[in-house]
Amino acid sequence: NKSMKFSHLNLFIQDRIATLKLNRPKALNALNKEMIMELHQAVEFLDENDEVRVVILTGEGEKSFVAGADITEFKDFNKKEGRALSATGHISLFNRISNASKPYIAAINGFALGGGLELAMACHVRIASANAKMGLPESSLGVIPGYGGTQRLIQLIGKGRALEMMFSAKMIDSETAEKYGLVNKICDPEALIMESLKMANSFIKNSGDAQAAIIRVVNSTLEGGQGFDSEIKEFGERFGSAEFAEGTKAFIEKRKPNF
Ligand code: DAK
Repeated sequence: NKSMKFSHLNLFIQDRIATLKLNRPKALNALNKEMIMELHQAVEFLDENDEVRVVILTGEGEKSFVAGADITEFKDFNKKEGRALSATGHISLFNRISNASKPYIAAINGFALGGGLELAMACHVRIASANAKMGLPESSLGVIPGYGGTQRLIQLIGKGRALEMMFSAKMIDSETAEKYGLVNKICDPEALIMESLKMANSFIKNSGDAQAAIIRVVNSTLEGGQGFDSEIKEFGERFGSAEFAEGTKAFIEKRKPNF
């Protein structure tokens, strides 16, 4: 067993599973700069630690995972600061988790709003307690999601539902989130950590090297906005291929293609 303490974060490692718990319950675990920095440090540490195979990310208490970015902190930003902070957040934390060398399970123990839902979506899979509420309310504050939320939400639940959530700024409950595919599973609040450990143990049975490679490959098309460019390039490539020539020839000759 090993545990490490940060000022707004607890890290506990047991049986190759690390549990990272956000601990600023008075502000419903709203993400401030210090927490983002501490999370970055913890993620770097966990990535290098070969003893750890899976990470569970959760919030202290039964009320909130993370109720968003700390509104008191970002309300006075100017355009330059906003852009710089978004880029730093993407690189130092959100993409860092999503490109980690081991699976991250978000155990959503209550509100996951704005930056909090973005944090949960940066993890590889999500389990929510039945009382959890999720949303991207940024447009109600006159901003947009700035930590990858616009991209990760459409990947997880599709464009139509994602746009409705972002336009309405409304929260959805955990049942709706499960129906949408935003969370993999829901459970009673008191079973959340146990269910997360169960899932973590089901991952540990399999190759960690293979899982690291799976993360790299899955992310290679999902991240960096390369999807459309890649589609155009790959579409073009088909035109020089023998199979494309055969497929179109067969259609014109009214026969089955011979691939
Ligand atoms: N920031 C700061 N404090 C927060 C907070 C937040 N996001 N959420 C809650 N708190 C604080 C409350 O102010 C309150 O503090 P005290 O008044 O006790 O000092 C305490 O937590 C308890 O909250 P409530 O009293 O409001 O609790 P309720 O049960 O009544 O309501 C609630 C729970 C979750 C519905 C409510 O607290 C709420 O609406 N919270 C705000 C949710 C929200 O809009 N979150 C922000 C989403 S926008 C950026 C990148 C990304 C973003 C921003 C910038 N850059 C790159 C610059 C992301 C933006 C967002 O996350």
